[in-house]
Amino acid sequence: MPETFLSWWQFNNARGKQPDMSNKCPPVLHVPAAGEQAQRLAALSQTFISAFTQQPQFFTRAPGRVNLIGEHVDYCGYAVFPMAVEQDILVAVAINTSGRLNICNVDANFPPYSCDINNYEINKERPVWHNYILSGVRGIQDEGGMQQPFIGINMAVTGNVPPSSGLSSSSALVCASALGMAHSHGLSLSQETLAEICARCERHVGTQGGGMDQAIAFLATKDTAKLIEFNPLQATSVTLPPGATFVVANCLAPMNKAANSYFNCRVMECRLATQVMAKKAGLPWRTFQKLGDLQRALDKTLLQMITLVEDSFEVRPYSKRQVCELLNTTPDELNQVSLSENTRHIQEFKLHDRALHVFSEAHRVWEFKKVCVEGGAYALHTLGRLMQESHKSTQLLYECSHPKLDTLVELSKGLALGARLTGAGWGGCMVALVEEDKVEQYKEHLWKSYYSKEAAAEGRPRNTLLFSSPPGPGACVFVK
Ligand code: ADP
Ligand code: NG1
Ligand code: MG
Repeated sequence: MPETFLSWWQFNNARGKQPDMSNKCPPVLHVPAAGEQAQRLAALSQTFISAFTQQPQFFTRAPGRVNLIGEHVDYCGYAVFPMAVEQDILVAVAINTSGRLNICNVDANFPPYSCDINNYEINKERPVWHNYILSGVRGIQDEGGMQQPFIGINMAVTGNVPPSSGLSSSSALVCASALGMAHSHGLSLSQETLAEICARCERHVGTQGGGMDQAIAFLATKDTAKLIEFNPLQATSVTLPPGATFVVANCLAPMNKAANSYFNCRVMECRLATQVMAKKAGLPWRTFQKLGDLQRALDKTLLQMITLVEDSFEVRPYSKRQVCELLNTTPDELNQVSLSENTRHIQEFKLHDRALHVFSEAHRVWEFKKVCVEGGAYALHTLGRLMQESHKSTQLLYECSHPKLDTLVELSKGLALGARLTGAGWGGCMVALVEEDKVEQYKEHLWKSYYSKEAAAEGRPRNTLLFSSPPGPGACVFVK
């Protein structure tokens, strides 16, 4: 029987994967003596000392990531395939005796903030940067097994993950802050526990994300990408075929996910598709949230789920009233059971297209991993094709691309083996698979054909907009 027809469970187990679960805590390393990281930490220390008139006691670091394939499937319970990039968020930390959480940033665009560490609100309505820090701190307060009252903390931040660009600057900030809170209170939490706490607590900013970004931030290891599975969280190192370089290109249209309901709308469309299909199958629909859980309950393969989507839905959008009719419920109950606060106003849901994207993308992730493991003469070309298909699916079925991203993907054809948007989309970055000996030529081509025409690129160093990063390590603590 071909692998693709095995059930979800058989399929996973048949791969004989050996997840590298360590239950290790994030490493505590010495502050590097020289290099760019050392300079950034020195500048961060200066900002900290000026703001708080004390020395930082330690630093935390959490990386951004590039997702190679598996977009908008983590919150449906499906595996993803990211690697950590070199760019990161660094946080300088020291406890204080004032009982306050004081926050500042090296970058003056992010204003300082202060609150009572034992009594603060996270206002989802306002997409402010300090919400990510408050969320990380709140995660440890709620789930780290600590007792009130909490000791006051001073934190200073610096980051070079391009914000709002799909490389997960938000989760790097949440994870570095949570690690700072945990370490300052002497808590030894494993990388897995921290990843799970941070996946939950980042939702305080208002986005209903999966757990990919926080998982790779803590579980990344140098030189390998990771296949990340959820429930239970497992990260498996996967060596990429030789000769492959992943190039990241920023389309220069930022997209702040907490500032609107685009992201949550997709999460809710997937939830509604799950619930409608569960109802049709005679299952208690109110208890189903994720397409992956429905697949498990129905014991079907991903390809069978694709057929089920075709049988269950028309391609057209469904009005809220029609969804209520299918579920035999009222708009009030739908608001309570299925929708987040910032999606209750939405009147139309594309159930067919969103579910079709998720099942086909989840399938591509396993195909991608299989090609990496098995190799072969056409491995790189197959990976490129899967990335190309993934982009089409996010563009046409999930409608989360951006014309500028599509332009970059189009310009990549010929020199790259495949290219796709990475992260949530609606702007931000794309990732392209390029043969090693073509990387410089490819970058030059994008520089001339895209960036030279973009006003927003003027004066910005090329390597901040267009770069290849070897897979980097996960979060750590630095001490002097
Ligand atoms: P991303 O795709 O980068 O994760 P998000 O929209 O999820 O994008 O999060 C971006 C937000 O994260 C920014 O609007 C800002 O509030 C916060 N952020 C990112 N980098 C920094 C930084 N260096 N300093 C302060 N806040 C940051
Ligand atoms: P970005 O674009 O980095 O904020 C978001 C989600 C991920 C995942 C991707 C799409 C959060 C914190 N991150 O990433 O969980 O769903 O989009 O694959 O919500
Ligand atoms: Mg984010």
